Amino acid sequence: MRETSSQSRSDLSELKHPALAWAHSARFLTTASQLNQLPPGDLGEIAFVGRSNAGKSTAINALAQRRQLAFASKTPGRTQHINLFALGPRDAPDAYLADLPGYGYATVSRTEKVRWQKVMADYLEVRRNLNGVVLLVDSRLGLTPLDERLLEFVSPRINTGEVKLLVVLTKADKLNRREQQAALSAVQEQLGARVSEQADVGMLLFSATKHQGLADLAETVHGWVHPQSGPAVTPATDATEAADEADLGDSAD
Ligand SMILES: Nc1nc2c(ncn2[C@@H]2O[C@H](COP(=O)(O)OP(=O)(O)O)[C@@H](O)[C@H]2O)c(=O)[nH]1
Ligand SMILES: [Mg+2]
Repeated sequence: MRETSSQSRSDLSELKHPALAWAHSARFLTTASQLNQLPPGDLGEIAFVGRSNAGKSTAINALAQRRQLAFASKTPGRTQHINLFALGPRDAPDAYLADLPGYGYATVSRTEKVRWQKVMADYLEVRRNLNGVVLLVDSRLGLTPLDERLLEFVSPRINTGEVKLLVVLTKADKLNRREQQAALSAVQEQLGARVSEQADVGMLLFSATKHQGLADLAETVHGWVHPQSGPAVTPATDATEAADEADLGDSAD
């Protein structure tokens, strides 16, 4: 298991970062309430999962350097849909990003919980073109039993190395350095107990407000879907400028 090192915000503005430029190409494609509504094919797919309020929408918006790419739901915890985004050149997308339903919202009924579980289990077990899972975890909470449950759905595929896992410890700006290290160690220990040697598992500290871990997140997911390519081709848009413009703190879901 790796801890992906963090780059500072100044690195983002100094470099024209190819993986961030690629992430900036993300655009909404479709919404699905059932697996059979998702596009078929073998374009690599990256799934974003996490508890409600973990910072998933904020992280997706930060990654894409867009204010409102991931929708803010008016009824938190009730969005049981999978939102799919396309990445890469407009006329030839080279990957999908899937925003999966958040979980753990307190007032959700038992029926809805059961439905959520079925959607998630089906997706994580069956979606053939899934390359990797980004699990967003509030750095102050760490992995909760619900996150562990979620991981159980996809563990068999993670343990063979077929699906990669990155645990993103969000809201790191709310912790001091010592607390950040403690959060990393705790998650590392929890994950270490459940992953095999073949598994490709990483974790990183992330802050949307400080752009901490942003370039590393982009690099990691870019690498998952472009395993043998060199550096990404920089699209026409300037990702670093967009990153500075984006207001990353105002999403809610
Ligand atoms: N300080 C801080 N707040 C964050 C960060 N990421 C998300 N938040 C806040 O946490 C709350 C939940 O974020 P949201 O992205 O809607 O979570 P989601 O339910 O997982 O999609 C919002 O009030 C965000 O502004 C972060 O990196 N730092
Ligand atoms: Mg959200």
